[in-house]
Amino acid sequence: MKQSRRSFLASAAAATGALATGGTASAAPAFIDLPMANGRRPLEKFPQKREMIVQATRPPILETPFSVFDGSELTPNDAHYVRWHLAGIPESVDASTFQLKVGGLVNKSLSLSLAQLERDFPATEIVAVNECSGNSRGYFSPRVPGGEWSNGGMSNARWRGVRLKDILAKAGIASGAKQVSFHGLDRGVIPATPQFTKALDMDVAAGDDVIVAYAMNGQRLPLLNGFPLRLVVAGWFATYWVKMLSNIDVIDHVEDSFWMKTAYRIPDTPGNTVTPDQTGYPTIPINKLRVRSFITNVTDGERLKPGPQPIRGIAFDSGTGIKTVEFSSDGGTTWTAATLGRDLGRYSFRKWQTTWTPSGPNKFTLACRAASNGGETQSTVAVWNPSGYLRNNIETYQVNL
Ligand SMILES: Nc1nc2c(c(=O)[nH]1)N[C@H]1C(S)=C(S)[C@@H](COP(=O)(O)O)O[C@H]1N2
Ligand SMILES: [Mo]
Repeated sequence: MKQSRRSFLASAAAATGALATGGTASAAPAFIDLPMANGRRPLEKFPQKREMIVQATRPPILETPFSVFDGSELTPNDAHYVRWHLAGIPESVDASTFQLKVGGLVNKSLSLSLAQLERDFPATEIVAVNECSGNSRGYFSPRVPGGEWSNGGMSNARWRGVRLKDILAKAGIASGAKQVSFHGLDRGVIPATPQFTKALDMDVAAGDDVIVAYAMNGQRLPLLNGFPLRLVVAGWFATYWVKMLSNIDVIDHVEDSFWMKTAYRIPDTPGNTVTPDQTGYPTIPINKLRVRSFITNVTDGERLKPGPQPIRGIAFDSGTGIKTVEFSSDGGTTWTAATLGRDLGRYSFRKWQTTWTPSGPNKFTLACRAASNGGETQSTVAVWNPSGYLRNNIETYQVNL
């Protein structure tokens, strides 16, 4: 494992010229202890990334340290989390020869260079949260298999690119189109491994907020976040945000790849939740983000200094925008409204803040909850499903004075 990671690092670093050295073999290992069983994780640098929480190395799964979210609403590119499914990730992509292919049920197949995408189509920008379906999975109870994320399987960025619908219009959609299917340059290590192929229904694909992005926070995408192109499906879980996007195909059926038919499905039950012993329920592909909020400047178990406490955090939803965030210092018995920060758009992290002066006991349970403009709220009851998706219950933080 170690060896494989190093060779990926070394060659990726050399190919992109991004870093002189990747994770240095000789550096003393740094660790973080996430508040879950088996929560010890190494902290390491990968190409174009600062020190990240390493969940896996081949393929790389890197979590954003939560303290990053107390900074700008826009997660810096070098701190943006990373998740890949297949180990065959190109170690470099030549931007001058790269072509995006558009085919299938279209009137005219296209092969577009990066230069053509930037020159021949109107550019659009959107700030949007990229959240893994399994973000916070490590807190599922009973636990479920899969990447044991803490809450750092999410990031927010300003994405710039071309609307998918403009690209599809140029190709011309032929009759009988049912979905648009996407895959990138990554492959399994053995040829039989199915490609990471995802699909969207035509009406979703034609939305204004589905973008083929070539820039992230004003820069090229880091290789690990999908250089040179990735799909951005604002408001939808990241599983649809196909990285190193190389092929767009209009298809006449519902995509039956492993990643649509078997993985990334949620119970089609009220609240998309089931009990651990429940079987035989229908499932649907995972779709939109659920409203969430977090405190970013206080950690669970922290000892606070006496006096007025500034409390800060973030909230987001699937794109109706955050209506309110409330704060509680008594475990959710009483709530006070927090002040919302600047609005970077309805798909963005929204900062919030309040000041709280502790009085009485010296142990408190802090909590926050958000409501969206769409009427969605957070509950004290956590969802449960066997894949560990959609976690969005009210977060609590035990603190002492
Ligand atoms: N080509 C490709 N795109 C992909 C994936 C992948 O394995 N291959 N994983 C998806 C999933 S499940 C997630 S959570 C996001 C992660 O995006 P990030 O690595 O930029 O944070 O990429 C998505 N796009
Ligand atoms: Mo994911």
